[in-house]
Amino acid sequence: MSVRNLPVEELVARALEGNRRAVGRLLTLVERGGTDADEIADLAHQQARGAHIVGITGAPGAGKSTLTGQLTRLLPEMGVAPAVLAVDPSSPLTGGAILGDRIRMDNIAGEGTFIRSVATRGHAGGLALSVPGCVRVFDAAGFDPVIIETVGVGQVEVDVVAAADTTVVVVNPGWGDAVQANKAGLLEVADIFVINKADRPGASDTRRDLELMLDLSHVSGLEDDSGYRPPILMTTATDGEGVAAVWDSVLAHREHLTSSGQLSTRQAARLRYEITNRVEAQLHVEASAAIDRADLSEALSPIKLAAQITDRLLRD
Ligand SMILES: Nc1nc2c(ncn2[C@@H]2O[C@H](COP(=O)(O)OP(=O)(O)OP(=O)(O)O)[C@@H](O)[C@H]2O)c(=O)[nH]1
Ligand SMILES: [Mg+2]
Repeated sequence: MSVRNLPVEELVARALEGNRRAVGRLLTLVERGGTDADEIADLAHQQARGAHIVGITGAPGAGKSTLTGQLTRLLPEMGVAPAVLAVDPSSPLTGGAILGDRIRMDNIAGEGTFIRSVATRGHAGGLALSVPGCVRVFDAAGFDPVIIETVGVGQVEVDVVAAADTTVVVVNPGWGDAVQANKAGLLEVADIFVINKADRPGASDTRRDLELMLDLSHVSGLEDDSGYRPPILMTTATDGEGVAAVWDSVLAHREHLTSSGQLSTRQAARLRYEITNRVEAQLHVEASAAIDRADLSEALSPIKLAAQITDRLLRD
């Protein structure tokens, strides 16, 4: 039977029972946004099971999807059922080139996993709202871990993975790749580094660069108070080499979060991020409507007029 016309409560009920079509439909509605999306996110929140959220990020073409695809093969063999949310970098600048070389993860995913791409379509706000909503749906439906893949360019993309419980940063061998990652703000969000394409020359140079930068961050006091130092792993994702060790490191990081009490700190930060994005999105809508209603030809300066509109908006 089609799930298309089912009310959201019924869809959520079915998703909780493991109905994949219901999960797919819920994700579509969440991605679309609006009141259905909010209601779904809210219902899913009430059924939260606390899946571990893993963010995977890195430069375009670093091998994030290949690595993620390997994880979705490996994990079901261990009795783990992952879901993947691949955030599509549809920037008109880079989209074409990236998509041209893009691995279709659906082709390599193992059974029992759920893989979904979400398009950003240039709506930064939409991404910041839809990703947490989709993660909630996966979590309520019993998938654990929930893996989010985003390309590590753009503040929203980086913020989205930084809000994960464990953030994996993928870099490649070659001179300066670690430096690029540093520039993109990826070093400070990394809980685990993966040097993928270790079959290519320069992997040990990249490792040395990363170690050096981690040493420096220690000197400057950026290192985690609890003394956690992100491990640096090597993988050749195309043949699965080193991928099991990545998962071991995720588990070790989770253990660290739990024993140090940082898991709840991260969860609180993630909620704050979600709430902030929701409030901002709501205010943005209200503000646009208020500006549309205002008489912009009033003989006030733009500064005074803006202040007046804001005052009225906050009073109502
Ligand atoms: N030699 C080599 N090539 C790899 C490895 N991992 C991935 N690739 C290749 O690198 C290219 C990009 O891989 P993807 O997994 O699509 O990279 P991505 O980071 O997901 O790319 P975007 O999502 O587009 O940013 C593909 O042609 C892969 O086959 C590796 O370990 N070694
Ligand atoms: Mg990819």
